[in-house]
Amino acid sequence: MTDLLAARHPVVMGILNVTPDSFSDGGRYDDVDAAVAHATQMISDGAHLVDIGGESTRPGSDRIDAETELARVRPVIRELAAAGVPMSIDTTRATVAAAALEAGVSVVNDVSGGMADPDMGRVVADAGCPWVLMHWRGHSRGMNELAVYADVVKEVCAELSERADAAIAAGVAPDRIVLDPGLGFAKTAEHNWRLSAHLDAVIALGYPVLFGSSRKSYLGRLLAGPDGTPRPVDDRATASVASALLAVAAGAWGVRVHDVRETVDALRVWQATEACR
Ligand code: PMM
Repeated sequence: MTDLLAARHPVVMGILNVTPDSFSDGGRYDDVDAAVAHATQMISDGAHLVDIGGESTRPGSDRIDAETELARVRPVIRELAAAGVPMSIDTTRATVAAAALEAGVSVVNDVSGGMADPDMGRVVADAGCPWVLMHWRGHSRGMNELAVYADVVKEVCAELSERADAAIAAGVAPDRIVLDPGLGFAKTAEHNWRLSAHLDAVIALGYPVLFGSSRKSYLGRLLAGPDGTPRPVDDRATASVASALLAVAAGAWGVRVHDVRETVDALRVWQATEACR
């Protein structure tokens, strides 16, 4: 990941939720063999790393305890580490992050941007690993009520900047920090679109930016049928790829995606075009 942070190419993070209830792939990879096979497939499809999560962050979901979270992810991490697969751990808990780092992940992806657990900064600083700080205002159960902004772009940038400063104050090197606007987390569809349109403001904060719109519900709503029914999660790949491509073209460092092969194809078209500028 040291190389990935300096990468000139867009970084593709493949999503692996080892949960029974995540909104898109929940229940599909809660068996170790299925999870390992899917991660391996994502790497051969061109993902640079696999993001492993053991706790669903879907709006309204209840928390699970740290032991359950770790019991879901650790066997998968161990097997993938043995196979040399680069991984991040998607967790807000310092104990889970520490155990995952010990088991072989090399990046911490914290959707709370360090806010959920005061010990996370120390764990990341001690490990010297990259830390993805996502914009967040509260746990999933109550986050929809927190989607109140006068100017979403300005406020998300200011809050992300505070999170980066707090990480540095905790001893994390500035060049280990990645920021993420956190689409869908305490955000309405309108907020997600505004952040997508003004991603340059997040990028201007001076850190690599990760963008995660893959299969999210605002895309399903955009593609709703005539009766207003949102497009099902499994049929949002094209919209997700378009969104990822726009983010990369705007200067995002990386994208967090379910549909790795399709995204990598689109990014290769973009790269081939860019190479001729
Ligand atoms: N979204 C989800 C989970 N983890 N991490 C980052 N850095 N950025 C995101 O946008 C993000 C995340 C929720 O989506 P999922 O259920 O498909 O994992």
